[in-house]
Amino acid sequence: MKPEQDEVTLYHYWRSSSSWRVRCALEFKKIQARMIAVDLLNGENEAPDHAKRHPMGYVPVLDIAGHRLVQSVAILEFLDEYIPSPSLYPGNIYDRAQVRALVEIINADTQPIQNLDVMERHSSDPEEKKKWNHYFIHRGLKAFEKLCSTSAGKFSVGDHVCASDLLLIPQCYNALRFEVDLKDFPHISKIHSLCMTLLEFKNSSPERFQP
Ligand SMILES: N[C@@H](CCC(=O)N[C@@H](CS)C(=O)NCC(=O)O)C(=O)O
Repeated sequence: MKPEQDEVTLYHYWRSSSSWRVRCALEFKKIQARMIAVDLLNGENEAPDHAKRHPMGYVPVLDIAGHRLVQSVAILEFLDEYIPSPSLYPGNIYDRAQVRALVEIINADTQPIQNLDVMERHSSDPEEKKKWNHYFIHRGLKAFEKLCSTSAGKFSVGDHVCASDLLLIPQCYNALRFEVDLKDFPHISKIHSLCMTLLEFKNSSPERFQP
């Protein structure tokens, strides 16, 4: 059963790729949520209110039906079980393993290296930060491209949108910000172009939430 609108609140930041993953899943599951912006650039995420919501002071945080959920991939899996159709994970167990492997290339091995706190510890020089992001995003997408070449149809695993696409597209947005050329990755380029024609990706995109 779908929750009432006032039971769902997403704490997010417009440019946060992890937030976009969840905004997009809410679109696919047709769940309307109250959106509350947490400004990462002015440190709102470190304020006591938000520290109570998330043990690491990160976004996204989803409040749903009286429960508080953190970690975007755990939230995606929850939403997929909560509202099974359309499914974001394929029925076949090998395909599901492939979706999860692609998810982890972004979730574990690429996105965390771009976090603001990581960046600050690496360097305060904007040019150096840009080089760092470019290098690690390129490296992550190269691995995604290689792995998804064994499973891609119209999307990264077969012909239906799945969780790995919800991780990929926000990462592509960051790639473009840091001048990584998606043409280096033919499967990713095709998937990116197709996803960006879909309402669920458009309605949840950063531009829609930019203050
Ligand atoms: N693994 C977490 C990552 C969350 C995360 O890294 N969020 C970033 C924005 S994309 C954040 O809140 N960063 C704050 C900071 O770097 O201080 C998830 O998937 O939810």
